[in-house]
Amino acid sequence: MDKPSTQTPATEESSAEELSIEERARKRPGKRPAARWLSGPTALAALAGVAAAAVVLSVAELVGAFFTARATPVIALGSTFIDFTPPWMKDFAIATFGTNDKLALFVGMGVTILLLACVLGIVAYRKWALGVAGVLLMGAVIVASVVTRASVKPLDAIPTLIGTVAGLIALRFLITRLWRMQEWPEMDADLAAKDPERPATSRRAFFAATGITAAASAIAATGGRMLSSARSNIAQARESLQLPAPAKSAPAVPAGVQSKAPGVTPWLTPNNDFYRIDTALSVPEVNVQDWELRIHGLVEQEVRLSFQDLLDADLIESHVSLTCVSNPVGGNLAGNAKWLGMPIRDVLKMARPKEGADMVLSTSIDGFSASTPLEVLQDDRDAMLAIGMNGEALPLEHGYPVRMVVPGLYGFVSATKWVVDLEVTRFADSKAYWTQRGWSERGPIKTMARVEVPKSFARVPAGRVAIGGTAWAQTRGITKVEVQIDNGPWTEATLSDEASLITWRQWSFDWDATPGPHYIKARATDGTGEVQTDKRADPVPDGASGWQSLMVTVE
Ligand SMILES: Nc1nc2c(c(=O)[nH]1)N[C@H]1C(S)=C(S)[C@@H](COP(=O)(O)O)O[C@H]1N2
Ligand SMILES: [Mo]
Repeated sequence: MDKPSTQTPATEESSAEELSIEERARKRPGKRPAARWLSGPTALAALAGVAAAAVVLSVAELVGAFFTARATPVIALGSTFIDFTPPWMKDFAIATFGTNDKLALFVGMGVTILLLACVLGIVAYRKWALGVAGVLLMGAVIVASVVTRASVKPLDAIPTLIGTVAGLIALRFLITRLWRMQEWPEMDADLAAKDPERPATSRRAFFAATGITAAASAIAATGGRMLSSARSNIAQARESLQLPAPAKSAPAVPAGVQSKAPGVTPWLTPNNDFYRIDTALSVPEVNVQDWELRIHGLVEQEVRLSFQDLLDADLIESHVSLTCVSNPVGGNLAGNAKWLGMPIRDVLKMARPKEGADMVLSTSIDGFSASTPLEVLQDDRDAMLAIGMNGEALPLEHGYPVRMVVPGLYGFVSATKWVVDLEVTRFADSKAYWTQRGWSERGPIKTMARVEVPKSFARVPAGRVAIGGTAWAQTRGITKVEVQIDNGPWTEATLSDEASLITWRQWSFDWDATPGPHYIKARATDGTGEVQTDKRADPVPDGASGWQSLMVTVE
C-alpha cells in the first residue's frame, strides 16, 4: 500500500519551478511562521497520528473489556512504563506527586504517547510504509506489555491486535484526506477567495474525519473503561470475600497422590490452570448483594437463598475432579480442585420435591442451563452449591459467586456457573442448553486413562523411560491402569494413592525402552470392575471413549 504518487503533496520529485509545499508555504506572505506551521500539512499529519493512536488504544481497551480483565492494554502499558522508568525518576515522581504518582504516571505516559503519535502521523504522511511500521510497532509494544503480565494468556493479545488494525485503518483514512489537499497554499485565505469551494471542502473533510475518529475513540475508550471498572469492582469484592470455615472439612489427602512419573500434571489443579469451558462471551459480573437462588417448580415449598444464607449454612469441603464432555481421548479438559459449598441435598430438603419430579434444571445468570438427575443431587455424593475453590472465592471465570459442582457428571449437565435458578422438573418436560443442541440429556463421566508423559511423538533416550498420567471414573473410582507397548501384553501400572472415588487418580509405569518407534496405549478399570471400553466414540453426544494410543521414538 503506497499513496498514489499523483496525490503526493510534498515529494522530492517536485521540479525546479514547482516548489515543494513546505517551500511554498514558507514563501507565503502575511502569516507568521508559527501560525503557518500550525495550519500546515505537518501539523495536520501530526493530528492524524494522534487520532490514529487514540483509535489503537481505545479500540484495544474496549475489546479488552471483554477479555480477562487482568491486563487491559492501557493498564498493562502503564505497568510496563513503570518497569522502564529509571529509579531516580520514580523517586522523583513519588517525592513530587506523592499519592498522585499514579496520575503523574498516566500523564507522563500520555504525553509520551502524544509526542510519538505526532511523529507517527508526520512520518506516515511522508512515507506511508513507515506509518504502517509505526502503527505495527505500537501494537507490538502493547502486546508485549500485555502478555508479559502475570497470569495472562496469549489470547489476551487479541484486543491489541484488533486495536492495531483499527488504528491502521484510521490513519490511512485521515492521511488520505491530507493527500487529497494537493495544492496546499490554496488554503490560504487570499487564494481561497479565488477558488472558495475546493480547498475549504478538503480541509473541512479532514477536520470532519478527524473529529469523527476522535469522537469514536472517546466513546470506545469510555465504554471500555466503564465495562472494565464494573468488572474490577466485582474482582475487588471477590478478593475481599472472607470464606467461612466448613462444618465438614475435606478428608485428608494421602501423601502419595501425585504420579511418580516426572512431568505429570499436579494432582491438585491450581485455579489459574483449571480448564475453562462456557458459552459466556464476557464473564458475567454478579454482585453478591444482588445474588439470589430461586428453587421452584415441582416443590412443596418455593425457596429463595441469599448469598448470606449460603455463608450461614453448614458448608462442606470436598476434592472433586470436573470433566468436560467435549474432552477428546487424551485431552486436558479436566481438573481437580477443593470445593467449598452448601450441599444441594440440604437445599432440596427445604423445598421438598414433589412425587414425579426426576430432574433439576439449573440456570445461570447468562442463560446457560443444565439438566441433572434429581436423585444425584439428593444422594451422599456431596453435590454442592460451591462458593470456594482451592481456598479462595470462586474465580470470576469459574462461576463467582456461586456454581454447581456435582461429582460423577460431565460439566454440561451439572456444573452450572453463575447459577441463579434451580427448577425441579422432569426430563420429559424440559431440555437443557446443550440437549437442545443435539447433546444427550444425561452425562455420567466415562472411565478414562490419560497418558501425559512422554508426549505424543516425543523422542526419548533408550533405557528407563517413565510413563505416567491421570485416570478418572468419578463416583466409581479407579482400581487399575494398564499399559501396552506395541502389541505386547497389557501390564499393570503403579497407581498413586487414591484420595476418594470422586477425584482422579494418577499412575506411573517404568518402561525399558529399546531404540525405534513404539506405540504406547493405556486403559483404566473402574471400581465396578469394568475395563475402559476400546470402542471409539466422538465427544458428541455423551462423551468420547476409546483407548489413547501414542507414538514415541526411542533413540
Ligand atoms: N453458566 C455456565 N456454566 C457452565 C457452562 C456454561 O457454558 N455456562 N459450561 C459447563 C461446562 S460444559 C463445563 S465442562 C463446566 C466447566 O467448568 P469450568 O469452566 O469451571 O472448568 O462448566 C459448566 N458450567
Ligand atoms: Mo463441558
